[in-house]
Amino acid sequence: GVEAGTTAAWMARHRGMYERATRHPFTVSIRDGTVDLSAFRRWLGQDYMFVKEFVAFLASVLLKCCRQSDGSDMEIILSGLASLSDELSWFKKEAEKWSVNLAEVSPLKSNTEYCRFLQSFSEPEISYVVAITTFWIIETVYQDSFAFCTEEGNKTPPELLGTCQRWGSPEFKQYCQSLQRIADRCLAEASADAARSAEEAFLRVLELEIGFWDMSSSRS
Ligand code: HMH
Repeated sequence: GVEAGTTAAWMARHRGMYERATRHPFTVSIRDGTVDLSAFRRWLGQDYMFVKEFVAFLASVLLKCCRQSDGSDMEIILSGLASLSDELSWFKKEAEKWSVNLAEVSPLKSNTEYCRFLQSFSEPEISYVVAITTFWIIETVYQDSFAFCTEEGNKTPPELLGTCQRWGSPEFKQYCQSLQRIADRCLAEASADAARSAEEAFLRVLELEIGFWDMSSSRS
């Protein structure tokens, strides 16, 4: 149908938080062309570490999907997991371009905190609906943040456009919308308790994403 789902209602209800995550000074500075390149390099190294943890997270989402009644969402989750292989190669190539030595990167506090959150999903007690909703919002924050850097009027430095297009492309947006439809379908069938847990996870992701951008852009 065309009715707005639960996730759209959350985005409206928590619009302030959502905008702090998706219009953060760091990504806005990319769009403005004023980005500090040492901050970009810091983000690159930290996000590489994050994505490696994200692989394990996605594996746990996939497992919950398969263990669930019909496992009908398996293909979209599996395609997301498979595309992370290419993403890790992209990070390595990009790190070389920016002379970031990935072997020497150690996780900063906000990254460690975020990775610990991701790791908690390996617990079987965490339900599929909470996991799929978390997966959707994690991807959506990047999609929305980087699409803004490629939209009309951007002054994004040409050497950063590839990064922005990785998450800002129409294809990635469609992928996020597929995840959103899955999350909304699961939420429509979920208990009030499960839906409340999913909303808490949604807010926690926004908080962690803001912390991740703060960490990337801070000069310390
Ligand atoms: C911190 N959030 C963070 N890194 C990412 N690569 C994504 C979301 C999207 O996959």
